[in-house]
Amino acid sequence: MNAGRELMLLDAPSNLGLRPPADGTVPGCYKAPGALRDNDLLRRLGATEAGVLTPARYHPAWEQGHGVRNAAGIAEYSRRLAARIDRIHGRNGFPVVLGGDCSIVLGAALALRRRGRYGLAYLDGHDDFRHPGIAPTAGSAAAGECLALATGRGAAELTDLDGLRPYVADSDVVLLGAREEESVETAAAGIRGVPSQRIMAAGTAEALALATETLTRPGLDGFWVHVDIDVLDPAIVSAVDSPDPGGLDVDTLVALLRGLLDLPGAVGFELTVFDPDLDPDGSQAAVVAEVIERAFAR
Ligand SMILES: [Mn+2]
Repeated sequence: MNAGRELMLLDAPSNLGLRPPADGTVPGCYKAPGALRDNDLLRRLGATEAGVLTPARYHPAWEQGHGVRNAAGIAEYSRRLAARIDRIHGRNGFPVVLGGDCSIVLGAALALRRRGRYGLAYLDGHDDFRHPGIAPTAGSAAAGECLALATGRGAAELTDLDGLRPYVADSDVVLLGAREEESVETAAAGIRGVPSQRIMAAGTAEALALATETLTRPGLDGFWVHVDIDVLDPAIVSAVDSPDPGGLDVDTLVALLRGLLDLPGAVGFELTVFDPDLDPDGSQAAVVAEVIERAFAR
């Protein structure tokens, strides 16, 4: 992250990429920016206010074979989010984007693809790589598909916005903290990463070395940092759509993020999937706010 770059806090409360958590309900991750701001995140980051990008209505209905759930809303949101991120970059700011679900990465990836060739540090408990080539239920929830979508796999209405497929090349992605069993298909596709179990057993050095090699090599104009908070172990944060054991602890995630944000070329950060509906006493929101504050504190 370029020293002196102004952090700009932007809320992206889109839940359009998840399936309904129960009949008659909508995914609660749209409340995450509010819960984090209630922990005084704007002030703790020393960030400038960049506002809120409000999504379209959530439509729960989906049928296999009928495209991606909420595809039109996600496509429209991605274009508007790309424009907002681009405006922050135009002011030489560093966007800190509070999701929302993982599908917001499409807006960031589109913004960067319009500018040049950018990489993606994808920190997530899952590889979010479901796509029609390998999964018959692809389309049910774009949040579980968005690394596939960002790298050009899946429905053209999301993979080919502005005719720019793919937004990110496979070679320019590093997947960090996905559970071992969750990174088989990305590895088979040639997307490199280090799984959570190996990071917890051996430390962050291998992950940061791979990130440095992948994201700072000549030819890349920079990279984006995506964090699905389910990269943490559910013993620490369980208020997520798909908690899976074997995740990172807080100090390890903070060390990874600090290492990534110190690399030359980091141009933005997003936090996704935290669901305040599953955190009634607010204790987990406090942990997430602490992670973000420590990641950026210098
Ligand atoms: Mn995810």
